Amino acid sequence: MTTSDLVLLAYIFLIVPAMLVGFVFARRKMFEPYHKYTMTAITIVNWLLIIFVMLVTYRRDVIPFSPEDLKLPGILIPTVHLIPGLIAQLLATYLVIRMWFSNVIPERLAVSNIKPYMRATLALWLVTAVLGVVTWAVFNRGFLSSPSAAGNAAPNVVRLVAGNKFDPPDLSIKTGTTVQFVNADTKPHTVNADDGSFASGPIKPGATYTHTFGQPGDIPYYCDFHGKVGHVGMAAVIHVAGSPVAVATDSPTSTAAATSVATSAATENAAALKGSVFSTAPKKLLSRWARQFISSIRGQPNSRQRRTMAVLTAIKYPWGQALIRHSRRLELSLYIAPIMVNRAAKTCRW
Ligand SMILES: [Cu+2]
Repeated sequence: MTTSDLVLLAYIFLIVPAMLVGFVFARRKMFEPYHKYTMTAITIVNWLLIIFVMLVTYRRDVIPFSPEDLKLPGILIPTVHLIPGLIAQLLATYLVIRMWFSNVIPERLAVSNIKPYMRATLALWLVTAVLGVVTWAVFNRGFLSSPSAAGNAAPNVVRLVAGNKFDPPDLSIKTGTTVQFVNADTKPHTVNADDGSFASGPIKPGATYTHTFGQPGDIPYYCDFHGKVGHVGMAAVIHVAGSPVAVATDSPTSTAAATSVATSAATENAAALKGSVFSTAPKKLLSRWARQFISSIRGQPNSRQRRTMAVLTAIKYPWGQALIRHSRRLELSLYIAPIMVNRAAKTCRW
């Protein structure tokens, strides 16, 4: 039972039913305290799960590959889940704040008829819940992964599968054997030896990386995105038996797809630079905004921030540079704001 399994069960058996109960309370005009407390609890629990579970996974598994690999199910589905989810959650947060601070909110910020907003929140929450189940299935059950790669169980083949696992986790071969690592998942993975003797770079779904093992011994390896040296997370081992065999200089053969990912994603900066410095054709404004937004939560300055930095450096304006650097930390505070509001509400006994 992984964390994501627990989150799924919590939504199916607790949170979504609570949303429906909250809706019934509202229909029966049982606002104070039933509807108010139900909705507040759901909204807070949602924020906690979003910040500490979903955002963590999204940052690790999706953001490094978007928007370049947006067509992969493992990148697309969670992004599609995020959009209604974030809108619903912001709406819900507004409604909750309104319920607790109805006397304090200035007239112009309070919408007169609140019913459509309440209904929209519930509808978006339910849509998000369904997309959440799909996201869980894609991430943990190999849903929407390419069937050809998924059904392959040939000898000397290690499959990179959903749930961030190597299958089999433990493979025994003879020296001189070439092992094929096939990505049968919906998102990119890597194959890196613990001792650094080989590193595949990102392997896209459906792509293959091969490595020939010349020296006997146990070769532990891991995925650079989901594991670590020392059999942590997404990691496995290959047992190589026999006498040493001369192997051609380690020039890992990979499919065209894998090579192109390796070059495009090898340096994270490349993606950010591509959008600004090296762009020749004018790109659609929306996609540029998306890129800038993504690079800003990635923790790298976007092109606008980089240009400003260059100007500030040129005119020797150090505190201006510091301001730009901290502006990305300010963006982070957007995630923390709802927690602070809740704490304030509790302290002041509203
Ligand atoms: Cu991985």
